[in-house]
Amino acid sequence: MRHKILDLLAERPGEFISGEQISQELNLTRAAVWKQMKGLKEAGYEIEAQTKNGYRLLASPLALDSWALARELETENLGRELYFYEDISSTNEKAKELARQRAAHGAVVIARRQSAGHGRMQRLWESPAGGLWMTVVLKPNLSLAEASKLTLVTGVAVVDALRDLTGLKPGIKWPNDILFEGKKLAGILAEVVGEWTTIQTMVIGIGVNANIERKDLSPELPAASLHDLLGRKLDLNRLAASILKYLEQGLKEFEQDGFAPLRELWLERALGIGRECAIEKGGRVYRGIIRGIAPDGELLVEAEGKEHHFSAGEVRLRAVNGEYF
Ligand code: BT5
Repeated sequence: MRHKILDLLAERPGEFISGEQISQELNLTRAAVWKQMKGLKEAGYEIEAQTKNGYRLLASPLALDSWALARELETENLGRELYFYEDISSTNEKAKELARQRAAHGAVVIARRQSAGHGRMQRLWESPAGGLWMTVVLKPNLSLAEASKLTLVTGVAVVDALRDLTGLKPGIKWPNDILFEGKKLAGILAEVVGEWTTIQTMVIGIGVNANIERKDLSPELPAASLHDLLGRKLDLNRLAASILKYLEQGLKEFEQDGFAPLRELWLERALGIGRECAIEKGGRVYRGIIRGIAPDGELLVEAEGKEHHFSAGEVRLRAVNGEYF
């Protein structure tokens, strides 16, 4: 019902629609209409009410909202099937469960809060209310080896959406961290549903420290929040829609033309190229200069005159001076 009322209000933007008309069209009592309006205002919708003219919609909420998000979408598939939760353990876990059952290509799971959000190797991902915590189910038309590069493709999409909406220019620390001035603003976690040998489905989790304050995260994390950087709240629905738009574009390009053009886009947004780094792999630490990524997405590091390749699953990357890039 809420969505029907919003559809009516949005049909003629800026114009009033009478309570009488709403109650007739939706077969509601006037009291029920009033109650719905109250609920919408509580959810963050700005609705002007005038006794003579009725109601008009002035603004949608900045907080996540399924109707507002659906209106912002510019995609063909991504986000068209939407699973929305107040609280959830992890959107990635939910997306994997839904992908095994019924979720279609492009389905999105989104939550206001996660109690057990995770990063790679089951590391905890702190996810208080106000952040953007979402996971996209993808059934891409890609080979197994190509699908593993979707983390990189997603990194490009997140950076581009953040640049569009905030004017900030964050970069990507290989493979999956989105940083601004050495602090992590967002992380990406791609996981395969089922066995690697039979992969047809992946879930891509995206976490952005958007409308949370830095002090809502543990002090020891090298993390940043958009709210503190911008001094204002962002429209989370627009942010989600923009990431999904860029991700859909990137995926289409990848399916049609292969990884090479996306590798270029990734390199343009990458941090730390040409800089000295330390790489931990299986208890050993390698030092060298970051040279970029190989055509297969592996990190290229030059050490002692030789080029070494590292794959994302196996290593930790640090700048040598202890910084995070
Ligand atoms: C990542 O892992 O960066 C991937 C994070 C993916 C989170 C999304 S949210 C939606 C979806 N549902 C999930 O359950 N996950 C995805 P990794 O590179 O392993 O980094 C994890 C490390 O980042 C932790 O060990 C902390 O040091 C740090 N960290 C934790 N929470 C953070 C936050 N909110 N902001 C910045 N850093 C954080």
